[in-house]
Order: sequence, then C-alpha cells, then structure tokens
Amino acid sequence: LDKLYSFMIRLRIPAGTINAKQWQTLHETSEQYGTGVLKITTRQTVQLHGILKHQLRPTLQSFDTVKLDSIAACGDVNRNVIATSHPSVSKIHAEVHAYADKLSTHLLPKTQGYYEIFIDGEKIYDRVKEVDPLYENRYLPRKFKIAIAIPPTNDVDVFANDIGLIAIIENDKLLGFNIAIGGGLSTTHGNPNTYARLATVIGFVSGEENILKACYEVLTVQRDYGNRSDRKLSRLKYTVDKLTVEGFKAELEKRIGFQLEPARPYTFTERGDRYGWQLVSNGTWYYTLFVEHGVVKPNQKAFLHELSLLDICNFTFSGNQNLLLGEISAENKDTIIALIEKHGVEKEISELRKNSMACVALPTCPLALAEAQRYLPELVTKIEPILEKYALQDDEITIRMTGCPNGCGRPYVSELGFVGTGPGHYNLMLGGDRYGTRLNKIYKEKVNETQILEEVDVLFDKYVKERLPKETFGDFSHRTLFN
Ligand code: SRM
Ligand code: SF4
Repeated sequence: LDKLYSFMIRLRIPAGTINAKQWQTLHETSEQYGTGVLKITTRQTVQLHGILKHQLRPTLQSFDTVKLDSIAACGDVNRNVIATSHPSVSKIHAEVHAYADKLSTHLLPKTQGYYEIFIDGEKIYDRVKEVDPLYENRYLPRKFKIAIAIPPTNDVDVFANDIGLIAIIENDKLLGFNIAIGGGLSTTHGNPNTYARLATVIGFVSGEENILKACYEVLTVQRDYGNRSDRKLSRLKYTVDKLTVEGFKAELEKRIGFQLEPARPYTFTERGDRYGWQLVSNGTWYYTLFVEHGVVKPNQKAFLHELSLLDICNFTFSGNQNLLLGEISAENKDTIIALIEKHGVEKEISELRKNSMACVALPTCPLALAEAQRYLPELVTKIEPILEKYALQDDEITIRMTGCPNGCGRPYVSELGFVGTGPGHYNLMLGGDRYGTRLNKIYKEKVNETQILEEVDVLFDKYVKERLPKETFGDFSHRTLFN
C-alpha cells in the first residue's frame, strides 16, 4: 500500500485577480479535494492544503477548466509576479497591473510537462525539442521573485523582491519603471553568511519591450552567475553582492544592449490596504475585506461564495493577505452591502491588527520552529490593551510574525517583527520603517510571550514620551535603539 501523501497547491495568479467563475471553482475545489480552508498568501495568490496524491490531477484539472494553473508557483523559476492591488491608487492602475501578467508569461518555463502530467495525461511534447532559452536545461539556482509597486503605496514590499519595479507615472501616463535588484529576506539562524537585503535601485527603463528585456536578462545573469553549490547562498541578492551592484549592472547592460537611465524620483507614503469601500476613477467601486493572515473564515467563505454566484465583481488578493472585491457598479453596491451584513463579515478591528501579517507556520509548514498565523491574532489581542494604555490605538504600527527565519510573512520589513526560534520563542526585531524601505534588526533574541509583552510595554512608554513630532514607531526604534 502506498503512503497517504498529501500536498499543498498554490496557484499562479499574476497580480492576484480572478473572476467570479474562477472564485466559484476555487471554492468548490477546496471543498471537494482540500481541507476546505482557503489561504491567501503574501504573494497575492491562494493555497489549498491537504490534497491527497490521487486527487492532485482532478484538483488541477478543475482549475484548468477556468484557466487557472499552478505552474511556476514553486520551484527555481520566476514565481507569482505581484503588483499593487488598489485600483484607487492611480488612474492607470490597470495598465501597470497588466505588466504582472506580461512578465509572468514572458518568464514561464517552456516545458509542457505540467499539462502532460496533470491535465491531459498524454505525452504531447517531444522533450528533445523542448528548448527553453531562459531556463535552458538547468533552471535558476534558486527561486526568483518580482514585484511591481505603484507609488505612493508599497503594498507589495517591492524591495523584498529579486526584482522590484516602481512605476513612474506623470500626468496619468506611465513613463516606465525604476528597476531595483537583489532584494530577498531569508536568513538562517546561526549562519552569519546569510542576510536579508533590500533591493537596490539601479536605474529607469521605459517601453514594454525594454522593460521585459531588462527583467529577462536579470534572470539570465542570475542563471549564469548564481551560486549553484550552496542553496543557502544562491538567491540573486548574493549574486548582486558578489558581482557588486555596478558589476551586475554592467553585465546586465551588456546583455540588454542599452543603458539604463538614471532612476526617477518617487515616494512611498503607505503600505497597508485601503479597507472598506473605495471609488475608482472609472466610476466603479471596490471593497477591501480584512482576512486575518489570509485564512478565509467560514462566514467570509460563505459570503464570497454567494457573491461569486451573482457574478457582479472580481476578486483580487492583496500582498497583505487580504481580499479586494472589484469592478463593482454603483447599482450593485447595495447588493454587496446587504450580503456583507447578512454574513457579518465586517468587524471593528484595531489598527495594529489591520497592519499585521503572519506566515502559515504550524501545523502544515515543515520548516516552522514556532507558531505564526495561529498565534499572532492572540498576541495582537494581548498587545491592544497596552497600546490603549498609551493612547496609541490609532497608530498604524506594522506587526509581522513568522515561524522561522525564512521570512514568508516579511517580518524583516516591519516595525514590530517576530521571527520564530523554537516553540513559543521569537527574535524580537525592531527599527524597520513603516513603508518597507528599511530593514529591522534583532533587538532581543528568543523571547517568550511574557517577555514580549513586557518589552512592548516599556517600548511604547518610551515612544510616547520621547518621540519626535510625527515620528513613527519604527523610526523611533531605529533612532533610539540602533543609532
Ligand atoms: Fe515562503 C518556503 C509559505 C512567501 C521565503 N514558504 C516556504 C514553504 C513552501 C515551506 C517549504 O519549503 O516546505 C511554506 C509553505 C507553508 C505551508 O504550509 O503552506 C511557505 N511563503 C509561504 C507563504 C504561503 C506564506 C504566507 O503565509 O502567505 C507565502 C507564499 C507566497 C506565494 O504565494 O508564492 C510565502 N516565502 C514568502 C516570502 C515573502 C515574499 O515572497 O514576499 C518569502 C521571503 C522573501 C524572499 O523570498 O526572500 C519567503 N519561503 C521562503 C523561503 C526562503 C527562501 C530563501 O531565499 O532562502 C523558503 C524556504 C526555501 O525556499 O527553501 C520558503
Ligand atoms: Fe514556514 Fe518559515 Fe515560511 Fe513560516 S517563514 S511559512 S515557518 S518557511
């Protein structure tokens, strides 16, 4: 008898938008083949756990019927391309958003193996002729990630990616993108050679062809120069530092055949989601639903299913693990408001909770050393009264937790970060800024809940007494603790 293997399936959804029919399929497939739990990830897609081996094919086949796939959602390839999700950010949001799809398609592996194994089951391709000029016969040394941000929001944590594209827009016209390279967050406890790194902006590029080319060739430089002997040191960030930023840029320019222009100015002033109802410049509405750590609650799932049957909106996963219901006409808004009330999905939540993020961790993640998405809600409940004690309840402090140092919930770019070290213990990370442009640092190692609550009490006390005008908690911690 074979072992009862079970799998996690993650979809590839560039920029995170699916239509109502696709949502229905996601819902039904999760009920039929998964555990019923839908988990929105930090990269604008969704995961299903507990798919038994013999149900892998029917699961992927059901997704295929609505043009959803799982190709390159994992592996040493370019992963799900993410992009600023809020259409109210810019009048040309859709144009920028579309780049996620273009990049994802451009950088897909050419193999048809996925269809052969999971969809048709027939050998449909001659392997010998299956030439892949990008991945060749060796793929990349490691996973690869791209994000597109539309200032003023950095809701995708653009600098945490191997490539970060920052849209430069003037008078509602997309001029092009600043391109940043070498971001990545993972570290390994006890291995000083590993480090989190924010991407470095190396220039500006315009025109669709040049933009796609520049990204493509960053991958080929990584393919050719990346470390293939130590997986802990094989992400692009290490290649950039090995070649130096200038050396990498020179190699890139040689491959693309043109020079990058100097980077253009931009400013990030927000990172969280714009909750509730927002009007878009084209007259449609969208509604952002808070989904704590991306785990869709049963009443939310029932609401979303009923909504999807009406086919009056699309669904966009945000990089903050929440969900936007979009392209809602003024006439349909009341229908959705009634459904929101019927299912009781709108709750009063604190600013801290709104700005919290956690990775999956236990029980499904094999790499977890400590709890994250099951525990952070509880910890936030315990921190909330401390914030109130210091009248800080309206402060939009970012708090993030992961069960290990891989950084899936991006704790290294938060103001209050917790990185699991062992059961019930975390490294307390402080000094990151509010908008994801400065990494935090370890403040206290291996602290438990009691110590965490004592520490934040002392820190908030100092913060209210000693902060400068308009200084955020992250900037305050950075100035007073690490300078
Ligand atoms: Fe991650 C591995 C979950 C975003 C860095 N990540 C894993 C695995 C697959 C564990 C494994 O290898 O067995 C986790 C699955 C747990 C489970 O039970 O489902 C996992 N990562 C996640 C998700 C679901 C966290 C979440 O709660 O949302 C995110 C899925 C994103 C997606 O849709 O593709 C997720 N992972 C990230 C991010 C954040 C990001 O990309 O913005 C990072 C840090 C950024 C970066 O890559 O530098 C991240 N995950 C890792 C790493 C460390 C990579 C490295 O450079 O060393 C691993 C381990 C590995 O690759 O060996 C990992
Ligand atoms: Fe698992 Fe670690 Fe990623 Fe959390 S950060 S999901 S514990 S690999």
